[in-house]
Amino acid sequence: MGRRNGGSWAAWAAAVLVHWCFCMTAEASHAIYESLQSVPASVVVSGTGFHFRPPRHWINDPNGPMYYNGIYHLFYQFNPKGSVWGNIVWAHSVSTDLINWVALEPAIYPTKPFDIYGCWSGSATILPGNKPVILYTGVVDTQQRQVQNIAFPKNLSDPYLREWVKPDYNPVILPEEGVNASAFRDPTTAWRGPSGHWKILVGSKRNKRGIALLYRSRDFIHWVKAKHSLHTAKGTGMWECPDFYPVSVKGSHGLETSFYGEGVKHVLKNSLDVTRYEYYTVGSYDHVKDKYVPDGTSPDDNTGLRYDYGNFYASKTFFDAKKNRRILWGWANESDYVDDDIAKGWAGVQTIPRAVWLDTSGRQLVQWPIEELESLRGKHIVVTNKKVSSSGLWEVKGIDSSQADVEVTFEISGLEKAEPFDPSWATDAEALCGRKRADVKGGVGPFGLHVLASAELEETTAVFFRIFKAEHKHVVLMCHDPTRSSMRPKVYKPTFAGFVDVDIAKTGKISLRSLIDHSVVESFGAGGKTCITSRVYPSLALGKNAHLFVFNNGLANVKVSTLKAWEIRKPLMNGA
Ligand SMILES: *[C@@H]1O[C@H](CO)[C@@H](O)[C@H](O)[C@H]1NC(C)=O
Ligand SMILES: *[C@@H]1O[C@H](CO)[C@@H](O)[C@H](O)[C@H]1NC(C)=O
Ligand SMILES: *[C@H]1O[C@@H](CO)[C@H](O)[C@@H](O)[C@@H]1NC(C)=O
Repeated sequence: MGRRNGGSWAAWAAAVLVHWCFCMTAEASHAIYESLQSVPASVVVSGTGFHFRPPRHWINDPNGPMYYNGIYHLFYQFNPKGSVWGNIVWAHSVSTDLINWVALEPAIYPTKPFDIYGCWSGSATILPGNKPVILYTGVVDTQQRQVQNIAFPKNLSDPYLREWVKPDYNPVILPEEGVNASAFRDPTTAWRGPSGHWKILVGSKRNKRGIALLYRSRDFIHWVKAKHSLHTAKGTGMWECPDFYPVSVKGSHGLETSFYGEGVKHVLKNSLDVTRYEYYTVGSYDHVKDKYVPDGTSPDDNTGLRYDYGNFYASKTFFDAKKNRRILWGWANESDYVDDDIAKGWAGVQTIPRAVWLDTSGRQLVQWPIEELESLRGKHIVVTNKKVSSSGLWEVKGIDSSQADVEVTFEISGLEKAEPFDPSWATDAEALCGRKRADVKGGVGPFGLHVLASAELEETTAVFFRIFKAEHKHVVLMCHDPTRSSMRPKVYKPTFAGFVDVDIAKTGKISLRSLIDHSVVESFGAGGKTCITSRVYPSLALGKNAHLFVFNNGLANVKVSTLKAWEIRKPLMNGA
């Protein structure tokens, strides 16, 4: 895009933007409670132990995660004035281990015509010469029309990069003709092609088609829209927070975002504004033609693969040069009532950072909580070789399981009793889990854990597997069933589920890890092949009254070959 001269930015932008004004009313991505947007927290009720959040107020998307000169940075969408979405700025925290966090002053906040109605999501890129830069979405008017802006650290010698400068030549990208200005946001981390051009994606839509617009730049300041989008998919609606990066075909190490060569696949993830879920594809990227073609091993639509089949949105990865891995952050929103959020003074957490890599099958990704989390493990217990017979239930005693890390491996005694699998279930694990919940008896399974459970199981969040017999193979379903997680009326308690791509007839066993943190349950099935996060709000199973059980509600016996459970200490968490 050429530089502009003369005239105020506002007048110029108005002239450009008027082109697409079909009197759009911006879609509410977040419920809008205007009268509550600036109601500060009066009392702050502590709620979580080791999940990332500030002490008070609303948070959403993780933004611009990066590693720079020995420090990890996480920025995030934040309302400095209240516990509902609104007044959005880029809050900023720093860490040396991704576990203990110190909050700094917000890094980017509305001050200029190019972001006066909001500083929305974006990404960081480390330029040659070790210079970090941020691209973010600025909102320019009440119709929420969007532009992309750039910001630089004010002082590269400040180890925490506290202050960021937004040059006056912003915005660096405007929605040109044919792009819906109210659906134009969330620039990715840039990657560099063989011609030396930098490239980024910006999320958009046309009618119901989700679009990842592609932009190129030589100098990172002047950006030109490519004729072709990197990718689109019909029927998926607005694509938010696109993420595009290389993964190694072999091994679990991560690759720098510009890495290209033999033995590399690419991943494209988008967050779907309409369904509030995400999906990704694994595919091939040609960096000369700038073409991305999904492998076709998973659907390229709403039913596609997800990082997490639960409460997990607006995710973003970054390459961690310190440990040579790619790390994924996602936002798990509050799922109780707005009144509760205002009363407790905060809303939203980021999930535990996860290392992410390509599975040996090449068909999907695998995720695992970063190893640094283990530094918080305290008192623990171990159970080995313990049978869980049909309708069996036993309690895991000896630790406070309201803030815990549990790893368990189940051995299956046989698959003869597996329930038949109806092929029509294959595209909707969640609906299947909704019908076959933890208390619905099965053949092989449901078996798993009751977490955040009250002593008499009036309250429980069930985390479990259920195995079916399909025509030529067995199908493993992993499920979170929080339908009994809270005695409180009318709390949002959706069941969440995904299938697990394992050959259970061959392995005869399956592992489960659950991170339990008062109102957050993050589970990793089969070593991180299928992940599910839930927010739950027990009223009895609080603190020392939270119990942990192993259960089996199937006909076939199963055995716990090992179960390890640790209490998790509270890290430094932004003063929360
Ligand atoms: C542009 O996007 C906005 C926000 O999603 C939507 O309300 C509007 O209908 C879209 N306009 C057109 C012309 O598609
Ligand atoms: C930049 O940061 C360094 C380290 O904190 C500090 O010593 C220096 O005074 C800062 N420079 C300016 C111009 O603020
Ligand atoms: C999180 O909150 C629940 C309950 O209010 C909504 O149903 C979800 O749509 C919402 N998730 C996101 C990503 O906004």
